[in-house]
Amino acid sequence: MAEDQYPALDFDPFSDEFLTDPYPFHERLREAGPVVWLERYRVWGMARHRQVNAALMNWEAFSSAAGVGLSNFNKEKPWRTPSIILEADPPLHTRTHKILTRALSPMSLHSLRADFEHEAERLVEELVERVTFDGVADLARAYPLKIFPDALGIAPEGREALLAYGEMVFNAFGPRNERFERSMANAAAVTAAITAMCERDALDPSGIGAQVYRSVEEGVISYDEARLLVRSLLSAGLDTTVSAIGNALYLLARNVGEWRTLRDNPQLVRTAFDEALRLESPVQTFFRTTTRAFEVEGVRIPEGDKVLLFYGAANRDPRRWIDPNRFDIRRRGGGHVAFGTGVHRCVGEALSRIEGECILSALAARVKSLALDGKPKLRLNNTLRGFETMGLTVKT
Ligand code: OVM
Repeated sequence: MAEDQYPALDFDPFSDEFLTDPYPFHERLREAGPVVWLERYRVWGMARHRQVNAALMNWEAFSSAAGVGLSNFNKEKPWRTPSIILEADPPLHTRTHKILTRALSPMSLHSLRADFEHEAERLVEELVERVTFDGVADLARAYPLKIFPDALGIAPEGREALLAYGEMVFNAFGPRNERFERSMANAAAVTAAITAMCERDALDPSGIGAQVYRSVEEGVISYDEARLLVRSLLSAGLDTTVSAIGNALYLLARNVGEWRTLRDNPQLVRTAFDEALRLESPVQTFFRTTTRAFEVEGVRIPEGDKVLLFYGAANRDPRRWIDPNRFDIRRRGGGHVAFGTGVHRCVGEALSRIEGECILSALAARVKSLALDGKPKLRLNNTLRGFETMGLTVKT
């Protein structure tokens, strides 16, 4: 391609049509070239695994500090105080990342596993007795909504605000479309509830939230910063795992052979969950902003432009995976970008894996067959891919 020539596409990655079935659009994005111009939002897009991965690894050229949504914080006022981990670059990011990495380390999570297992087994037992249930409301949503706030040390009352807040946060990374506006209908009350939950005195001293505040005593961060880091946990940790578990249930119910393989080989829960994350990635997109002109395969992206990274498309790139659309729980899933990569790679990964693996293990131990009742309904969100309802029937 001659210099300053690049493919321009006019579709809207945040439209109902795109979000309902993104995969044909992803293919067109990948095939159009390593980098494309998205006319509608006047941003660049990358959908191939190599380029998405490279951009995520290069925080110096692909900054998060102007926000990882469409809105450019250098030009527009952010809808909320920016996150000091997600929407930050080193050196600020390095300091805050260390704190959450420690609070969520396999060491700190170790003591939670027994409770997580027990709750998964209890819930699955209850659903097995019911035979027919909603895989989203009764399992994919019910489970994280119980154990995650418990682990953080959040009071039992008012937890519904967590889901409403997550909905706002993840829609806010997209354009100010109808979907965003609808999720903001109750914004003042929801934000007030979340803000109250983040205060040190509202958190159980034995939880992960209180652990974040230990860094204040150690002089590493201020009280306000600790509050914002707890807000990050509440923002990022619930809707993502709800989607992940729902999407895994969907794929296992749709792929009878894979379900049988998992039942017969329960040690495959880790790769099964990982493969579900690859194939139906909860976080579909995040933006970066260039800090300097950057050339991608002969296309020059100017400084200060937004670049939309299609994680879900990268995770199905045939240049990277054999038979990319196939759900194969024995696949060595390593290398997908569902958790991101580079310095911003998900800090909650270990926690989310415990949640996913506990549910899949409990099901594999107890359920012989898992079937969808009719067509599950998606819950469209500007960033997250997941279901609203999913009728399931289980046999033991
Ligand atoms: C945060 C935040 C919010 C949403 C997602 C996320 C995937 C982080 O507030 O830091 O990471």
